[in-house]
Amino acid sequence: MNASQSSSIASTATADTVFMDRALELAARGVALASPNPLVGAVLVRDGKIIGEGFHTYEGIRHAEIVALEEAGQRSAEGFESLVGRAFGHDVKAKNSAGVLTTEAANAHTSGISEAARGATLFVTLEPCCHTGRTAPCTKAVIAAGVARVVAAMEDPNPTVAGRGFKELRAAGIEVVVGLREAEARRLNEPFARWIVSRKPLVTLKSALTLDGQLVLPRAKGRSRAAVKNRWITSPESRAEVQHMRHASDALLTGIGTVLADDPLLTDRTGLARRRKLLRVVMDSRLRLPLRSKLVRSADSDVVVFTRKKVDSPNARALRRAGVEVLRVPGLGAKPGLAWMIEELGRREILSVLLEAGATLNSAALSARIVDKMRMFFAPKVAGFNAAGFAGTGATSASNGLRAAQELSNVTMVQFGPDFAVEGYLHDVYRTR
Ligand code: AOF
Ligand code: ZN
Repeated sequence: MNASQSSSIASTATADTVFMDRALELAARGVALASPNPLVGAVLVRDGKIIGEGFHTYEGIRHAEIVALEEAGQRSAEGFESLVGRAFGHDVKAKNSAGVLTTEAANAHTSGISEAARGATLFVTLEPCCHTGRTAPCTKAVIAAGVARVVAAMEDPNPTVAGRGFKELRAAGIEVVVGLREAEARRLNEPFARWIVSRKPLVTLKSALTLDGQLVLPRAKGRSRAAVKNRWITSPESRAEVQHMRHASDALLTGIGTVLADDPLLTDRTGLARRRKLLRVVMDSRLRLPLRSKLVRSADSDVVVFTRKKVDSPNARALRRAGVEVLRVPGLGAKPGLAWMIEELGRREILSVLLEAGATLNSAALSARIVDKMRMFFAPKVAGFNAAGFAGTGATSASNGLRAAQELSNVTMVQFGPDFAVEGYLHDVYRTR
């Protein structure tokens, strides 16, 4: 290989990365809009230029590739119309005197749509599907459009696709490259990957702590700015990030202890659009959720309480009248049926759960092994006392199944203002068995 060959390969690789990054950016626009489908972005490129782009939203139904192909068709049709307009010296849409599109123009239109992507490269963050769901297979459309090359970031974890899409494209003579920006694409679709294989949501435990592992600070007295600022453990930057985590989640989960102590609202306050309301879930064995809590007062078909109490108890009836759904966790024993609850959320097409709780539920969730991922925000503050630690005290070890410390993998750390967010995995989300 000579120097110019190797540099042209290198520049193709760089260009590919730039287009895939754009596709990833587009895919992320589907956050809170695509679930229970995956986040997918697509970019069509011909002669080094983007001729069409798209991303998937559930309401939009069309898959990202189709949106990009259609955009390419439209752009070229517009190009055709302006050409016609220039040739005739006015801005005609090639209509006859009755205002009907002439046959020639209509034909040029259609061929413009189908020809626009001929020989193009499709950059897509997920393997194009090859099945008929709410839409026809993307593979068929990509082949019919004459796309010459497909660069995909990752295989579709959906067992009905899982590599078959790539096979179909290759069988049609399309060059297929898989794995560019794979880590980024996989990260984007962790909830989908977990749910489409197991029908269970991805559970992320989030916590905001002092350096000495406390969830609360000594109460600052007064209304001075310092006292108000001191109410929060973590910085505004961390709290904004938590809002984004909520925005990207289908459900929030907390325990009754947190509701009684903090009276939280547990909403997505990013102001960004979402297709479904963020489901607010409370684990409340004895059904102590107060009717006057902010959670109940703001309930609007988006609050569910899981309890051990009978659903026809007076408390349950009062909560239901207030618009709260009350579900009884089946089974015996004092332990909350966390595993059952997670399965129930999965049945409701909840792909991701953000666990924001106190010591009791943190411990219970860890010992029930429902936590897939952790994100701990550490603020550079020291409480200096041991009143409200991250996890429960007392009956640890054998009685709750926590015989050994659980080790996180793929640990990373990001700074938000003065705080450090440590993130890691307890389960391999992409494990298929
Ligand atoms: C793609 N591009 O943009 C998306 C894909 O019910 P449907 O027809 O919407 O199909 C949903 C499945 O299709 C979903 O589980 C996943 O496997 C794939 N999603 N595929 O080629 C897209 N959103
Ligand atoms: Zn598709």
